[in-house]
Order: sequence, then structure tokens, then C-alpha cells
Amino acid sequence: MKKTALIGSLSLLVSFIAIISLSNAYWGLGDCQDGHPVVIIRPLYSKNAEINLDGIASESFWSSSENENGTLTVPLASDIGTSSFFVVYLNLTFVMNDEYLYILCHWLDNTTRPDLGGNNYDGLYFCWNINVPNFTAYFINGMITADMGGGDVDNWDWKCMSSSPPNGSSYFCQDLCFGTSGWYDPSLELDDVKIGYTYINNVSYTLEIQRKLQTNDPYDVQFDKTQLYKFNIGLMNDGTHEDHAVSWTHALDLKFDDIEQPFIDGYILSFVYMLMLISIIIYIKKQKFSSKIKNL
Ligand SMILES: [Ca+2]
Ligand SMILES: [Ca+2]
Ligand SMILES: [Ca+2]
Repeated sequence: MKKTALIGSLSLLVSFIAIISLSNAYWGLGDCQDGHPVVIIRPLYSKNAEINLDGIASESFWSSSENENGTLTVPLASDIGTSSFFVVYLNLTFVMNDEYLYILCHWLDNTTRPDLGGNNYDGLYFCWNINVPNFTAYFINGMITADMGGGDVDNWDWKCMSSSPPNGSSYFCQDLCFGTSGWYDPSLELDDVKIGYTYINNVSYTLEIQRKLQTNDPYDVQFDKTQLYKFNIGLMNDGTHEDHAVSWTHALDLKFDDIEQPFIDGYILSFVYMLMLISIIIYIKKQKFSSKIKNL
């Protein structure tokens, strides 16, 4: 084998391994944080932001052109290989003022407000790290943090089913917390997370979330420091809690005087590897073609 062909083949092999590795880091196999760096989000600070919590994103700050670091699309997936496997893309926008954090969530769902009975529902939750040393989205033993070094996680849990308040309603969703060995009794804390939601029948949901930066509640994350606040998201579609799709780990950056953190999405890396692969194949084919011409 010629030297160039050997180099090409080796590069091909490395590319395949890299692609397989990236693929395995997604779709719920293992801790996806191993394959995806933490995504850093910096919310738009809008001192005079006032919200009408109606699930309609008519507030001008939601679409502000200055909010390029606080707007993103998050891919979520449930466990691959299961009958309930699905992928969903969640559009998120973060805005804050001196008192509140606001989050706009929008995603497609062709079975809105399901009437399936039991514990089947549509819904969205956020898990916010309070004090877990090795916080990730990989809860291999359920909602406990023992595997991550212990500590507590604030959980904001919104559900939608046929018995939920009607389209356009605003109310406090469940505000929970779990720790080293499991969930705390919900009665230990007040509900501090208010939502407004709308849906377009069998098309999409829009959720506006409002929470005070500080609640003085030990079972809530307190946005009272200039630091990164790690979180992940889960999304349910017509399933029970166990069937939900999850995001990899993200972090809200409240260090407003810090330098921008570089971030390379796993998809971009996959695309780069794919381009390398195609280039190598073309190169090898050209080499083979040239040797054939020479041998004529
Ligand atoms: Ca609104
Ligand atoms: Ca649904
Ligand atoms: Ca809580």
C-alpha cells in the first residue's frame, strides 16, 4: 500500500472512531457531559423588564437583538432503544432584571394537552444545581445526587394534561427539591416558580417562566452571586415521568464582567469530522484514478 493511501486509511479510521464517540455521547448513552461541554448562557439584563405572564411572547425583550447570548435551541432526547424514544428541540430565551429571572420556552408537540389518564402527560422541568459538587444530567439511579457527591437540586416542574388549567392560564407550578438520597417533602417549601402557558392545538407549547432571583428558601437555587448556575432540562411527551427527554448540562452565567466562554457544539464537531471523512474518500479515489491512468 502506498504511503498516502496508508495515511488516508488511518485518518479514515480515526474519523470513524471520533464520529462513533460523539454519537455515543448523545442519545442518552452514558453521561452526555463527557461528549458535550457545558453550554454557557448569559441572560439579557433588562432593568425595566416587566412581564405579562400569559404564555404569549409579546414582550419586546423576548426578541431583543441584544440577547444573542441568552437565546438558544436545546436538543433533548429520551433513552435510545426504548419504545418511548423521541427527540425534541426546545427554544429558550433568558432575560433578567434586578428582581426576577424570566425564561421563555417554546417547543413543538403534535399531541398537546393529552387525555391519556394515569400519570401520562406533557410537561417541562428544570433541575438547578444548588450545591452538588459534580452536577450533571446523568441520574443513573433516579433523582438522587449521591453519585455526584451529594447535595441538593432545585426542581421546577410543569405538567400539562386534560385536567390542567385552560390555555392561557398563569399559576405557580410545582417547586420541588431533591438531594443525596431522594426527594424532599414538597410541603417543606413554598411554590416560587410562576408560569404562563399557551398551546396551539397539536402544534406547539409556549411557556413563560418567572422566578425571583432570591427566595430565601433552602430548597431553591438562589441567584445571589456572580457565578455559573448549572442546570439541565427534561421534557415529557404523552409519557410518564420515566419517559422524558433530557438535555445535557447547561449553565447560566451571571458573571457579567467575565470573558466569553468558548463553546463548540457536538453537532459542529460531527459536521467537521464528516467533512474530513468526505475529503479523505475523495482524495483516496483520486489517488486510485491517477495510478490507473499511469498504468495504462
Ligand atoms: Ca407574555
Ligand atoms: Ca404531547
Ligand atoms: Ca425548590
